[in-house]
Amino acid sequence: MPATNPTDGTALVAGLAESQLHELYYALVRARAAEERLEVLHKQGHVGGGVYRSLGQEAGAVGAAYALNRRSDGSGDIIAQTVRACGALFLMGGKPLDFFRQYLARATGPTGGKEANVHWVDYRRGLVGPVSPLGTMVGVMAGITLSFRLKQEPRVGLVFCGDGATSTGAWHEGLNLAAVQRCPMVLMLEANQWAFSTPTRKTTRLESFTRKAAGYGLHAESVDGTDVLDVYEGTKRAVDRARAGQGAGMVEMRYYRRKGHAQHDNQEYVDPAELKVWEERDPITRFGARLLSEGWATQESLAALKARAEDEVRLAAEQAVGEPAPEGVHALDAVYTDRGAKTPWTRLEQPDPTQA
Ligand SMILES: Cc1ncc(C[n+]2csc(CCOP(=O)(O)OP(=O)(O)O)c2C)c(N)n1
Ligand SMILES: [Mg+2]
Repeated sequence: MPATNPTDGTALVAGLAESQLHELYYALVRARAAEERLEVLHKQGHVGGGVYRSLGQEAGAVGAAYALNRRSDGSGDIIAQTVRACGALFLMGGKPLDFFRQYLARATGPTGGKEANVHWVDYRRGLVGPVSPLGTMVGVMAGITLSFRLKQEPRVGLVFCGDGATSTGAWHEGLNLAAVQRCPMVLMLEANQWAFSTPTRKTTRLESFTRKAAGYGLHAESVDGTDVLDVYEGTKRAVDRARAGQGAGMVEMRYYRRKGHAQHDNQEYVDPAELKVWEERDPITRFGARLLSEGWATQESLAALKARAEDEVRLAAEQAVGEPAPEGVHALDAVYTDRGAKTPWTRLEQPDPTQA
């Protein structure tokens, strides 16, 4: 699409106006800033669990979520995020403050300090959340989106999952169900070339995961996961198809996990030359350079967006650090659906600490 006047809100590229391109840049920088701050908090001893980075994958999460109808009243599209999709989580309306509260296991967080990182749910904002067993969310999302189709709700669900997850039985069962039932579901495949320390070449003989999708008769395409506009456009095509009743799809986002599996993993098994190649394709640097070269942004406007994103993240992190850890007495709150039910301590005929 040819460039048009940047000031009047008309589309410049991929159907997006200048303000939207800036929004994408902001979202990319915010995701990276949040994870960088998290790494610092981890080193300072504030984070009890693991810290999982999406360095080099930010354009995937951001470009994908940007293609959705995002609402905060429970009527919009939905995602099942992974730990490497915080950029999508924030775009859907998940707050950086809640993200830090989760990682820091604060009483004030979405799970009250019971679960770590991105394991949280906010149905009104379309966040279905992940579960840890790899591949399992594909079937769950197939089920949810099947309900959209049956109720004739024009809603679409994105389920993110890693390339390693494609080797689980649950992944195949879920995908086949989505294909056969023509669910309005799009699988966002995070093809980052690693599963822990296992390279992709040891988990599949295929050169593209789109061929796994083709095996179930699904529409699938590959996008450059380091190019936020390519991800956005590919996702939009799949989402539009799904919404129009043409069935489930897959978008394979090709990029590279530039950090270890989590903070504890120093990547000693990774060839530094390979890392260097992918550093040169950094999604934020690339998109920033494109915005400048096309005249869609200036050095000053990019610097201002970056400063604003970093401020948002810094304030959220500072607030979360200052908030309290949960009291032990609340350990079983919301574990059972009936909050008025007797606690297991009672069942075991031991003293109920909440009644002490
Ligand atoms: C069914 C199952 N098997 C093993 C694990 C342990 N596990 C957690 S993350 C992970 C690697 C995931 O790799 P991938 O799906 O490629 O995602 P990435 O970490 O690269 O984003 C494994 C094996 C698990 N959570 N679930
Ligand atoms: Mg992987």
